[in-house]
Amino acid sequence: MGKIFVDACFGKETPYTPVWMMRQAGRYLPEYMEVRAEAGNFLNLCHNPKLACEVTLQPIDIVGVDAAIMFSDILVVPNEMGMELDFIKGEGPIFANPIRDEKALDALIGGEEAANKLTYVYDTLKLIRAELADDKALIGFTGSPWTLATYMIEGQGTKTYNIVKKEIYSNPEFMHKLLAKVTEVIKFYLEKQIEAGADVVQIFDSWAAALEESKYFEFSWSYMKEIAAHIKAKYPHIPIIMFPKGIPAYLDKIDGDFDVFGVDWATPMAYAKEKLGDKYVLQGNMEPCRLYSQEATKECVESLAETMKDGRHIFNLGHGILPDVSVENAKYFVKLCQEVSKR
Ligand code: 1CP
Repeated sequence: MGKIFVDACFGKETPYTPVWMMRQAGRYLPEYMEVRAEAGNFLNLCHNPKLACEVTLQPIDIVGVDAAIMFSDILVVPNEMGMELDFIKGEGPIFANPIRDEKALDALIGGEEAANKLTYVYDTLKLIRAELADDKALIGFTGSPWTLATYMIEGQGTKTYNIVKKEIYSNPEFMHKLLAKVTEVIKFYLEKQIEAGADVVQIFDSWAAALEESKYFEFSWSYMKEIAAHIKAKYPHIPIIMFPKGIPAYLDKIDGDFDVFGVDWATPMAYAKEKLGDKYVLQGNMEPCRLYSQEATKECVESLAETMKDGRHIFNLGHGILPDVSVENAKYFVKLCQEVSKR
């Protein structure tokens, strides 16, 4: 399934370099807004496999990417561990009762029991795999334990990370206990996604840049590596993509048993290639705002194709697509990537 994309993830030769766009659904597609309105709200959409399947397939049909990323959100995991979650318009996700002490941590549902509550995700994946063309890959995903734990402790998005960092420096045992609990759930969660039809899995570490180097490797990367090693041991044929956002200065220390490293837009691709290109396939990394201009898009795609002309690359944006990007420009990006890499 999705052979070109999967082969590219393993660094095998492919007829062209595949392309997908990080976070494809969302407000840039009018068709998505229609389905979201039908669902009532964002979480209802995640909970409804039929509609979640529909919005997953929209960008495949409309913009022609080589892989579909299942429609869901990273925060369904803490939600099913027992935390009440709301997505507030204009404000983003909110957990009503953030985890602030051992008692709340111990009350969280853990392990396979929590993973078993995410049946709507597995049902969505099964529906997508049945409808998705054979030559397109299906990407499952999770947030990293650290990124999920920031939301679980802070209760919402944060600019300073002061509440979660207070735990890192003053109560590291508490932090490790929470991270270990989330890690166990994620291992089962990814296994079940693979069993339900995911061809590739990606771990998003969106808040990697919040941590200084030694703390990053202790509180985030070590858990991501543990998850990757667990999945690799059971499913060696499934490529794993790691995407820690915003840590170019730490690339020398990146290691582990995974296949693809997602390069964010602020890290020059030539620099990432020098540091990691021998060990991992690189994914990325156009600055998403370039999609506002076809000229700016072309300049970047040509430059990426030149830098990565030896292959071992997957075209992608260097972070999520923005809601006010024109569909026409998104299509232009995908077509151009596929063209330049066939030259
Ligand atoms: O309809 C809407 O307005 C909701 C917007 C939206 C969408 C489309 C949210 C709320 N989540 C999603 C889907 C989503 N989220 C996907 C599915 C792929 C797709 O877009 O089709 C994925 C992979 C995610 C992952 C995600 N959610 C991340 C990691 C990736 C990244 O962008 O760094 C994070 C940090 C989230 C949390 C989240 N969910 C939604 C919002 C607005 C946020 C970010 C809030 C914040 O900045 O704190």
